[in-house]
Amino acid sequence: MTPSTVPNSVPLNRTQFTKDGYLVLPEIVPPAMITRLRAEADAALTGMLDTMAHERVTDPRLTWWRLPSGRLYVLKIKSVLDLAATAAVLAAGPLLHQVTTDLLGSAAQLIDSKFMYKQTVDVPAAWTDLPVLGEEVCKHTDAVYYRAKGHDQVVTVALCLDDCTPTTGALKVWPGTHHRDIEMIATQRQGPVVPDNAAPDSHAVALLAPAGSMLVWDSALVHASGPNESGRPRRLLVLGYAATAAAGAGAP
Ligand SMILES: O=C(O)CCC(=O)C(=O)O
Repeated sequence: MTPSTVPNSVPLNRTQFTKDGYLVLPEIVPPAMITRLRAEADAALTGMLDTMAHERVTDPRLTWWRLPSGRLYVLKIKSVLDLAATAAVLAAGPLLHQVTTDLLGSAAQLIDSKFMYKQTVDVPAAWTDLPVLGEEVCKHTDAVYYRAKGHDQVVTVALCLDDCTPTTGALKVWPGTHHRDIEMIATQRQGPVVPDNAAPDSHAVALLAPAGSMLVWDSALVHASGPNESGRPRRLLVLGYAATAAAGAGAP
């Protein structure tokens, strides 16, 4: 049953998370809050695009490009909690603290926030020279990125603001890959990607979930997403939580 308020805690299958590297928590966040979060995500994007059109400078928080069709495509805004009050409250609240602390095994610290959009936009942008890329988010892990920032263990939580279906570019994961050393190949435009032989397409699991659900994964898990063919945004609020060092760790 869909909740009317955000619960303070949810049961977690830690054995499955340890084995597979991910969990899907269906319909945890009530529709009224999802409506507010969608409005915040849209306002953040519209405000940023308006300012950019006026100043003719791309905001470094925005990742966008042109599709081969010539249309402008927005992947994400990172960081977002100063732009989205409801998201900030949820990110710092008891539910996310319980989920991430239980899965990390030590007190969790919020280190990352972004809105993923996977949507086209129609704004004047002749002032900027954008690369032309496809919609796909290539196979990757985020562990190397977080390790470089000093975080060895990170759990990512993605709250679905829209239904994640096969045609909206649902997240795909490769179960168990967080246990392996995964080869990453540098690319010019899309960061380091995981080659197909390390994560074959036939091993992928699509995380299909209605709006209000949470997808939780170990940042070392290989993941990706395909094109959003729905003609509508496929918005996620994505939050990264790192394990805090055990008391006394790192002391001289
Ligand atoms: O939003 C997506 O489809 C991909 C998200 C992702 O790869 C990430 O947050 O690392």
